[in-house]
Amino acid sequence: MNKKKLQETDSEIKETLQNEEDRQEFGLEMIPSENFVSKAVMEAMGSVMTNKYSEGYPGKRYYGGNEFIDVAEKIAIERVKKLFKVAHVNVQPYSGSPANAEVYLALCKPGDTIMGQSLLDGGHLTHGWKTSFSGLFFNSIQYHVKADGYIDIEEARKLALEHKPKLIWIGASAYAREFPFKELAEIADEVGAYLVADIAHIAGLIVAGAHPSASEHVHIITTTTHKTLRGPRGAMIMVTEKGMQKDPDLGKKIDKAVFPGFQGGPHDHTTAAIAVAMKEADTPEFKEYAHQIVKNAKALAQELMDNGLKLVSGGTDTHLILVDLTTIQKGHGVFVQDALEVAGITTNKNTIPQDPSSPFYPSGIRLGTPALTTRNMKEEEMKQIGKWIAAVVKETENYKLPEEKEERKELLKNFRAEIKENAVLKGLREEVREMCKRFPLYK
Ligand code: DSN
Repeated sequence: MNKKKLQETDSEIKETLQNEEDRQEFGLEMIPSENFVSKAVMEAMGSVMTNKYSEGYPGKRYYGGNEFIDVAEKIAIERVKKLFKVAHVNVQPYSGSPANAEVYLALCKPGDTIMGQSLLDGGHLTHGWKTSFSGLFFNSIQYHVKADGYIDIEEARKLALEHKPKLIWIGASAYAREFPFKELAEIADEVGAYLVADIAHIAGLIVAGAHPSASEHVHIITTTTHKTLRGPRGAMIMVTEKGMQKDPDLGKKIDKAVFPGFQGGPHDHTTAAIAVAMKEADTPEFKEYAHQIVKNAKALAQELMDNGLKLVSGGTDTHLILVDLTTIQKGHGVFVQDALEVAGITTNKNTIPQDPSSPFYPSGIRLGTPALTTRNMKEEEMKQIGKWIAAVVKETENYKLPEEKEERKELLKNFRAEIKENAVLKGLREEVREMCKRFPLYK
């Protein structure tokens, strides 16, 4: 048995881990779906639980030796039930997309009609987008947001009445406003559809009361555990009381879809870490944290607008901000993402509703505050960061995206070489580093 430390066995990977730790420690992480876990969650992830196979569920396993795996899984389930006020929980899905696939498997047959928010309007791939299994295997109907950036509830109602979907999704990856769970529930109930809330982005806000809960309105809830919830990379599926009333077998159907329907052995180290994260989420400190995420996002949004940037829907109710860069040019997101990275600010280019460009060259940039808030940054820092982001955007304004694909490649190559040497961005990189030192992460 090799008892040596990584440093001794694989210095190449050890060094890469160190580099990634430094990148996280000394940069501003502003991708809204990312966060930093506690040392305790990390400890559970890097534990002996990774060694085990445990197909099945607590008390009903296909392998021996699961006494302590059962303990961890039962604790995780009970903590989730309490936090989200739901009737049934499965903590085994490997991640968000598998969890959503498992919901389809539990409720639908190939070819059934399903409905979700369009990817281009902030929705998720697995909610019926045409290049995803969900759009390929099901008859997918997509609703959109209105010109003001808010979900078009009237369109959703009209489409639901016309197409009678079996399953309706509510939830998104690039939507800055409160989700209208109640309104979508009325539509789903009217047409007899299952309503599933994918709360991956806002789960942490919900448990803290910083966003209304989905539990009383929907039948099923899916979520990843690593975004605002600040747990390990993983996911879970919950069945609400309302779901159990619609179909008392819903819990069993979900469990069967997860295993043996879709997955093999659960990742028990993740289960243990989910349990740890749920204990952390059930504290006054976490509640304060989640409310601060929203306060920070609002302060950042205001500062960006004060500095001339346009936001989809004109602001935010959550942890997320979507900047509309068509005021500069269509497809400008790629320039801003890369320039921000040179300044030490990590974000992602993103489509905006009615994007005049394409998903690879989208016209927006998506920002979020969960990770910065974990570092204890507050409104004052958000205002400073908002000014920095606006200054970076200014540095990109003279670059124009050519229509021709080949010309694009060439221009982006030159752009990337030039921004690396840009004095303003290099200066900002140092200021970012200094700010990060004042808010240490793991150091
Ligand atoms: N990849 C996630 C996000 O960034 O929002 C969604 O699955």
